[in-house]
Amino acid sequence: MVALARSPSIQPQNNEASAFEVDVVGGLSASPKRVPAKYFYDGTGSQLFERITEQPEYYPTRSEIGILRKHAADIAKLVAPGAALVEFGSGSSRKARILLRALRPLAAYVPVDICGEMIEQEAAELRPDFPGLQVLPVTADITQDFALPEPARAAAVRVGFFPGSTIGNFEPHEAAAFLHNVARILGSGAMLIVGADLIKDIDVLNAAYNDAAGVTAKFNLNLLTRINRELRGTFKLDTFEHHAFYNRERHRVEMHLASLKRQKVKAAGETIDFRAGETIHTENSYKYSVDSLGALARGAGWQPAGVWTDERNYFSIQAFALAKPQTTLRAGG
Ligand code: AVJ
Repeated sequence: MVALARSPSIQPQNNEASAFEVDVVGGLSASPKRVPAKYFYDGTGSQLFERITEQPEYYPTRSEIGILRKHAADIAKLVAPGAALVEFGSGSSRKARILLRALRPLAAYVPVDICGEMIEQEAAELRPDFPGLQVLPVTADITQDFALPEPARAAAVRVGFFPGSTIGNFEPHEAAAFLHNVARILGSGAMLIVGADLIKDIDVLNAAYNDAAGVTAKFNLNLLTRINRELRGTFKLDTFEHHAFYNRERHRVEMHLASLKRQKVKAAGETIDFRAGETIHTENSYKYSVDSLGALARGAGWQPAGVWTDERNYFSIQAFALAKPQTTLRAGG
């Protein structure tokens, strides 16, 4: 690849708008304004997310890791030897490591993530710790179609791993579509292990997305830095503020970036008007109950096969098995 010398006004010759550009232009001209949460995860955003997981208020990662450590042997029983483990939106492979240690020989471990930088590095760190395991990272947007590497397709069975309550970043109908898609990608006999954050006390939820050290605020605002850098944006970060709150009616934490004043901002050649207090909706983090996630998964063809939670009932890990395809009945005419 040839590195292009960049100045703010010289962009690579590329007439095709990137998906990021299309989504930002579309989202900022919509009302209310929004940008999909997946665009948080550039290199800096992925690092900031890792720092969020270390904040005392942000319980999900610690709760999930606790459940995985405690129940790894039980969870591993659901994974047949020779299976390929496919992790969706893996980011850091910290959680997969716990499972990998408990699992019988696997055909392959396939971490799939939108941040290529992150998973290539994680894969390099994982290989020496699991000699004999094929680690085959795939850089892809998990909401789009992508191909599994051959060794994963050739494996006896494929097991999906979707930790971190990333499923909560989808709208419920998108989560259903995703679960359908995962069933198709993994194929017959598949299992799916999903980590989902649970509905709980509102103060606990609000604190988790408003950490005192301000790391979540930085993570949210980094989206504007990314737009400035990649789409020739003119956002002034000190004129926007992080807002996060639990929306009880919709069982979700919402994150927004609120404009502190009336202003015009440019991005990707467009001018965007903000009223004072107007927000860009940057993330929904849906919270489920064991039953509500189970119902969603059933609707997508998955049968509940196990549930594990922590002592406080803050977080759940749920296993599902792909229902056997129905025997085709001869059509009556
Ligand atoms: C990526 C789904 C784990 O919704 O909690 C953390 C991202 N956003 N703090 C979540 C996030 C703000 C996160 N997950």
